[in-house]
Amino acid sequence: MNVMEPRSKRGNASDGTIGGRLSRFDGRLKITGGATYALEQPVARLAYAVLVQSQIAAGRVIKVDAKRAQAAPGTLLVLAPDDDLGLKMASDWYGNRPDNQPFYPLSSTVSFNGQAVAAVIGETLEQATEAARLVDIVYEEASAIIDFDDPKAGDGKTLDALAVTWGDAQAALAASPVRIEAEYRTPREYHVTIEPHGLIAQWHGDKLTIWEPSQWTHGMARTYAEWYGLPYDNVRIISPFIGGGFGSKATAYAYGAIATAAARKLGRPVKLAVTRPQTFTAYGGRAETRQTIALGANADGVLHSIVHRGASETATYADFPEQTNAATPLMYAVENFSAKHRLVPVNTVMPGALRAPGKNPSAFGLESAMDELAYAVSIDPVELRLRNYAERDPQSGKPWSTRRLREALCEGGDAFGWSRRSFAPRSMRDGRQLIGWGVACGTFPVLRASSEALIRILADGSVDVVSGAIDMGQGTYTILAQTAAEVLGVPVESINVRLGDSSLPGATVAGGSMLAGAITGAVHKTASAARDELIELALNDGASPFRDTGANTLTVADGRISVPRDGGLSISIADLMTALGRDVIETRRNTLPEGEQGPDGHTKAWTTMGSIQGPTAGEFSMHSWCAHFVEVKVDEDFGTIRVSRMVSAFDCGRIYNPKLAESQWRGGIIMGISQALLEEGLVDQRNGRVINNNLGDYLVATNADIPPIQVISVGIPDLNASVLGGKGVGEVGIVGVAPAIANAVFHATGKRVRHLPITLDKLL
Ligand code: MCN
Ligand code: MOS
Repeated sequence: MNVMEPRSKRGNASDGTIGGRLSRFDGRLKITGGATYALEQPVARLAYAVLVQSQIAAGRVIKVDAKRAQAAPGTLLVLAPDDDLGLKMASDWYGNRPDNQPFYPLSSTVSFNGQAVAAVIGETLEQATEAARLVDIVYEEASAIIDFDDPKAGDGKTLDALAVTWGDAQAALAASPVRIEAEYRTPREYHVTIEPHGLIAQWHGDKLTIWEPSQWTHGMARTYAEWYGLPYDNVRIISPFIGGGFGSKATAYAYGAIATAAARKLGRPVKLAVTRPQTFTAYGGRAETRQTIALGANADGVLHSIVHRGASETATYADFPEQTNAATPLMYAVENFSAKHRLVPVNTVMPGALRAPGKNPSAFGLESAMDELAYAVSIDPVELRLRNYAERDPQSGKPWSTRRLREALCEGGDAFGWSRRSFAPRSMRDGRQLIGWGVACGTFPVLRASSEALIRILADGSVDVVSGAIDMGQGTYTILAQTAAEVLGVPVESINVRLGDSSLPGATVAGGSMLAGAITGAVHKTASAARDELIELALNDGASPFRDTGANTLTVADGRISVPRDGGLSISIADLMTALGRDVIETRRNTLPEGEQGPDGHTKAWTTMGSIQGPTAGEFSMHSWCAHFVEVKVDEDFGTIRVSRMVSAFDCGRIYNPKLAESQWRGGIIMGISQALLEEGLVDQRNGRVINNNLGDYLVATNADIPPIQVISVGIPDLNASVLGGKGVGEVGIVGVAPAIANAVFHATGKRVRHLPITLDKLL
């Protein structure tokens, strides 16, 4: 597969190295219909699976009457709860696996409304859909906890591992001359990727091929292999193009087990397309959170204490913490600190990771609270943040590898015109529009992982770059071509990148904003080895034209290999390959540490999260940083809120492709605007059903909601963070946007909204 655009569409070749502003190679294919998505894969003899989801929030399925469904035209198979599909539980993300436990993807125990309880497989989608409607299910209902404000939900449980403490926060708070305390809340939120979920599953004997959009082909292949007790290599996940994931496509879900099991039972390929409404419960979105933050400070705004207590909802059957204190211990210098997070089980699907999990709601609380403190002590909110600037990581005590948050605040503020802000709420207006200016900061950790790559230099001088890593729109194809082009000294036009297939070399998850750093590192290492091999052959092979030049070193640039002196021999790589009589020079390398080069090391690194290094694993504390500046206009009569202007400054280290990184930042910011003003999963209090489970009712920002957004990079290369000096880009953009908007709304109106989304009713 060649995902490259014609030369004419890509600007000049000098852009083709790291740091160049190339457009995404897959962009044209995606918008012209040239990209084949998983569910569009043409596969002969497809049968169609349709999920039946529970209509109660808690209880048991006591009877499934499939007679009517079975008699309907085209029905091939009905799967009911507790049918033994022969599956075993798979490992968790870290590779821990329960011993020999059966796995029932359809369970008679109902833990949430919308849980898959049956499935119908038919000759056509229409027939399966109709037959699914005819499955009669009898439930025994139990009392359910619909949301985490229900008194029955209780306080849940404290997660000790997430507690952070130093100094004596309660005493220091009590002794502080200025104290503020408030509760902040965020609702359930959903990924709503434009490409919904699903898969096509096909068996050949005990080999399983799956076309499924995936943020992590290797990790998901492992799960499927473990469910079926197959060797890892028997499962192949193919996912070259993905229409957005935002955290929701990194795991195999129950519907994947259902489709693959049905395909095995029927002996023919099965397609299962999760419908848009079903996506709201086929996997979890961002959990609802609440948090109380108390800040103790001097009259001059210097912090003495932070006391933070937060909670997030989780499922009754599994835990996923949306950690409200994920950002709190990192942002400001403070001598006394205490944070705890609780999990409250309710009858929901297990929540999941959604762009910047934890950091996002955490920053909403802390950065709103800092604005409240700024007003309590009458100090400009930017100035307050600078007064409390953390010169090293207050939690680990380690020095920052790089932290250009001061520069982000200063340069972002300058670009925005912050110095022209008048401090008092309701002091700026444009006719009937109240104007508010707000600021907030964000952060996301640098996670490091190993990956692997394969490079082929071909006879015509073109180069294949091959990895099982994925591109869901972030730009992986493009930055890998740039990395290989730079190292190999070939024009980016002659590079073909192939991704998105678990049978290709191993890669970490496109999650935690770590893929770009990991996989550019692997491609850089592999390309360097390929280049060395090419030069070695050119110098030493008997058939090489360079043998007679007496050169002991050669350079490679613009697709040519040359003796580095004026008038020295210079030939194209293609001509050298012909002279050498070689069809291909192939190199495969990984970035695993020495001690982990064996098969176990590979399995752990590519198929689990067990080898991932956190931000303080080494001597430094490593994170991306940002500062957002927002202008809102609030209509004084109607209370409507528009974001009219934004400037955001980022420290993400070195940027591999500024055009793509800027697009990532803007994408995150747009999701943040959406979160601040629109997004809110609404649950029917009678039965736990997600009411607004479609794109008509679950509101997300559209073009008309989005103002001009200026983004600025203030980063410098951070070589502790990654081989090329970049830090993560994909998630940090959303962090801090919602509080910046809430702070701007306070400045405009004098009204502090502490519960997202900031809808006009909350301004009354
Ligand atoms: N980049 C760069 N310079 C850097 C780091 C990154 O230019 N120093 C650019 C590159 O174009 C790279 C991209 O930013 O491809 C993202 O890199 P990185 O921050 O490493 O993130 P990942 O590749 O691991 O991608 C995952 C990340 C996450 S976790 C979510 S959630 C998210 C995101 O990316 N989901 C996305 N961005 C998304 N973008 C799109 N279009 N769709 C999604 O679902
Ligand atoms: Mo991103 S939520 O880590 O896939």
